Amino acid sequence: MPFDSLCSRPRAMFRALALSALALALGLQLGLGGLTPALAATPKTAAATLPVPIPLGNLLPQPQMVKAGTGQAPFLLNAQVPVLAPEGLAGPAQSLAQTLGLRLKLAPSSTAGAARIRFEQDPSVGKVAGAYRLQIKPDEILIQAAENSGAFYATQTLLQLLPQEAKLTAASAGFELPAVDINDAPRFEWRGIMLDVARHFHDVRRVKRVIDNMAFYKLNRLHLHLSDDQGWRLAIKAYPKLSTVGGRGDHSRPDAPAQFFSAEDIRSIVRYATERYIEVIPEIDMPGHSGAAARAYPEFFDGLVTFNPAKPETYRFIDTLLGELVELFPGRYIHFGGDEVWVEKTRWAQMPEVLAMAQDLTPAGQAPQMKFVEAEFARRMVQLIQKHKRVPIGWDEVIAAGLQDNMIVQWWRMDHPEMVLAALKQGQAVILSPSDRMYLDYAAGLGEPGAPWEGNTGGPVSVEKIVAWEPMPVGLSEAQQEKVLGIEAPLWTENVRSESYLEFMLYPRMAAVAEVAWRQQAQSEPKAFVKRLAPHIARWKAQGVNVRGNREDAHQYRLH
Ligand code: TNX
Repeated sequence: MPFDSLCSRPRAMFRALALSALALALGLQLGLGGLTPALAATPKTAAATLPVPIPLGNLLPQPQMVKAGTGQAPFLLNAQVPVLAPEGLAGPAQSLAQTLGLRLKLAPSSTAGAARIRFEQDPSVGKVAGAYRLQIKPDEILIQAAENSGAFYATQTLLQLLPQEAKLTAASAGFELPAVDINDAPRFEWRGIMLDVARHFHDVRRVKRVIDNMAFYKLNRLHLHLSDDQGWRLAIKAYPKLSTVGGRGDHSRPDAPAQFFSAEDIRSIVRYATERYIEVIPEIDMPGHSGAAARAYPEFFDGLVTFNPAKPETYRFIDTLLGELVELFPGRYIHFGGDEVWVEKTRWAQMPEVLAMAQDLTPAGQAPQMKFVEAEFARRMVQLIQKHKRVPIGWDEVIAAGLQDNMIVQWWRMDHPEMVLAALKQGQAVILSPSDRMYLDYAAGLGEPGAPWEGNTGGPVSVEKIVAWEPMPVGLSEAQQEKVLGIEAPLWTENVRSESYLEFMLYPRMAAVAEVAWRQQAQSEPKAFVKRLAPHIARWKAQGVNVRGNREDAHQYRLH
């Protein structure tokens, strides 16, 4: 039973109202990191509904360099301020103008005039994708970046400094923004969140809310776990039963009506994510964890939940499926799973054709071993995905099974740290998702609800534990370090059914994940980080999000 079926009625709205005032006060007091409240954006006239801007000292992820313009007058942002941008940065400029309700002037012939927000394309701003410079001066907000994603991140920093929903109207007095010079760039190119929509389905609206939050914290990879034993969540034209039959049921209700994304849903998610510089990575988990597909098309399976790896039709089925997948997901990557095949729990050893395959693949003189079959299946997935011109990603078990191929390895088994080195030695790039630091299905605090899984031995995955992590494994050469693409935090949803519980598990830990992915090599002091989080939590609460503020918030999951 998911934990969220145990909770008392959501009280998010009530709490949001009661706490937003208090939270703002707290945010201003606790979260300043040494700066004075004057350095937060302040409304010209105090509104009745309290805004929750983030003070300069509390920006998350923390920018590389923040130089407050002490003594300089603030910038007054009101509805008269235009957004000026070159064509090359039209995307982020337009979305900022839209969010704030400002006029956009593309490719203006002159940049002179009254106060303005100005975008400038500048190849010298950082060598890394996502780098930007944001200067707030008395008469201008200047955003410089070499490319769109950097300009976009500058706008997200700016939005953090503003009250939420700071849509300006001609009538509103506007907001004062503190003078500052921010130079910033990410450490890792892969800053990811994984959402499991298979165990419990989470619809387009929920996924878009997650994307909004990812963008706000400069995360840029959304990995969707689209299939598992409990459900198949994607309509496939060539194999309609995958969604109509495989989409039925979920982890709590095996008889639930089919729930899945249509092609239009996926297009809408991908478009939404792309506008926010987030790449969506689809995962079809194979050959294990495939019970839902097995219910729909048993002819390609072992009678249980694992593909029949010895049948040529199996590969034709997957090839066709991949053909549709690449139509739906224009991104560079396809994740084929490969985790927890547990060959001894499959029927492979009882299937003569699989036994023969194992015999063929096992070095002469040894008894046939199924791990060679597992590796061969993974190798064929890599080949098929490459044929479809995508980069394959698999969980680290595929390396353990002996795969030697060109792919990205996602490491999760914290008790097998040697897998990272093994992958790098074979020349593969890696994404780090060790379960004791990155698994958001685990409890956030002692005694709180969370997945009781095997790997969860090191205590709760708290905000403190996440930010105390230096992800780069020790002892790597510089070339190997280059192949560590970044980090990704999975939210598995066996226990996560409702949106309020989804929010409770994601927030504020998502901000801690972003901090580790963005900050330069170092650990963050956990207590200081928790202080810096305070206004962010206040902001989430003011938005009615069921963020975990502290231990007390877990009480809603107690049985009454
Ligand atoms: C292991 S991590 C799994 C998932 C579970 C998760 C629960 C991974 C690749 N496989 O199927 O949901 O543990 O923590």
